[in-house]
Amino acid sequence: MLGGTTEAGLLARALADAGLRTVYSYAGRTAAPVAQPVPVRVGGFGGVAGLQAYLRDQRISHVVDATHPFAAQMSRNAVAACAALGLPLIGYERSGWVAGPGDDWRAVPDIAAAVAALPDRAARVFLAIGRQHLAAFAARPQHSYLLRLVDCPESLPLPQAQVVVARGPFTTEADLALLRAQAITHIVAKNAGGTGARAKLDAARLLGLPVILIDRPALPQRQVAGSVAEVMRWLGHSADLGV
Ligand code: 3Y8
Ligand code: NAP
Repeated sequence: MLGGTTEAGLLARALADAGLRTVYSYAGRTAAPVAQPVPVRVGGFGGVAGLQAYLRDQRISHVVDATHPFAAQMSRNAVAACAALGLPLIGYERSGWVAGPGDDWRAVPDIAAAVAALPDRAARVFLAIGRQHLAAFAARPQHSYLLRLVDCPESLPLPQAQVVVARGPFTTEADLALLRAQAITHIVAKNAGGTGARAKLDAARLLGLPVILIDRPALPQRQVAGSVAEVMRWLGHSADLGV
């Protein structure tokens, strides 16, 4: 299984309880990823060819892609590698967030559009999009940025930035306190869906703050499941697993 999300952790627990032989794959983006109740491997595979070689050499019979909705390259590689090998693949994905009463969300297609959506006048922006895409915001140096990162960065591409090192899942009350303490005026976030990252959106609604919400990248066509039970049923249908 391709992991790195809260849902992947839930699935790993179910697979361990069912006694199914599993390996949980992390990209190695963070210094110390959360431990899992099944064997773990860390690091890229080396593109589609590397993934194909891994799946073949490890005699993997089924692939579950439980990566984050923004991990589009990994998902594309999994579709290509499994198609080439004729291996069964399922995507375990969570639905995106939908604005409710009181939400002041501005949907944008990508990171560049999120930068463009910021006001000209200096603002205090909570950039809750992690570390990999911060450089794009250097085009708007007039804002003060609050960054929440999993690991402490060596350097930052933004002149006015303050870092909070924290690994989710986050709570509404903690995010409310953070937004208030930092007098945040705008939030930038990815439409990750799920529960681990949604606290800041609920806190934003309570404070009446605007959220610039980045849409998910498009993924290739594949079978998908929306729950652990659905993935386990999908696995259970294969006779060779004998579950
Ligand atoms: C390495 C594994 C668990 C999984 C926890 C979920 C919830 C907390 C919310 C905010 C948003 C953000 C970021 C975020 C969340 C969960 C989940 C989720 C967002 C870990 C993890 C890995 C990563 C990689 C990391 C990215 C970054 C993104 C921070 C582990 C903790 C912003 C995405 O420094 C870096 O390079 C970080 C990179 C990819 C996005 C980015 O582009 O920077 N996640 N996050 C995975 C690997 O190596 O394969 O370290 O334990 C997993 C989780 N992150 O089991 O509890 O499931 O969504 N992760 C976003 O959603 O916007 C934080 O601050 O409000
Ligand atoms: P990405 O851009 O889709 O993938 C880039 C490359 O990273 C992939 O081609 C692959 O390298 C490697 N990779 C990604 N996920 C991997 C995994 N689970 N196991 C092994 N290699 C992996 O990925 P990303 O957006 O950087 O996400 C990386 C990890 O962080 C994933 O586990 C994802 O679930 C987790 N995560 C991401 C976000 C986010 O906002 N992007 C949020 C929360 C968690 P090779 O081509 O060399 O195989």
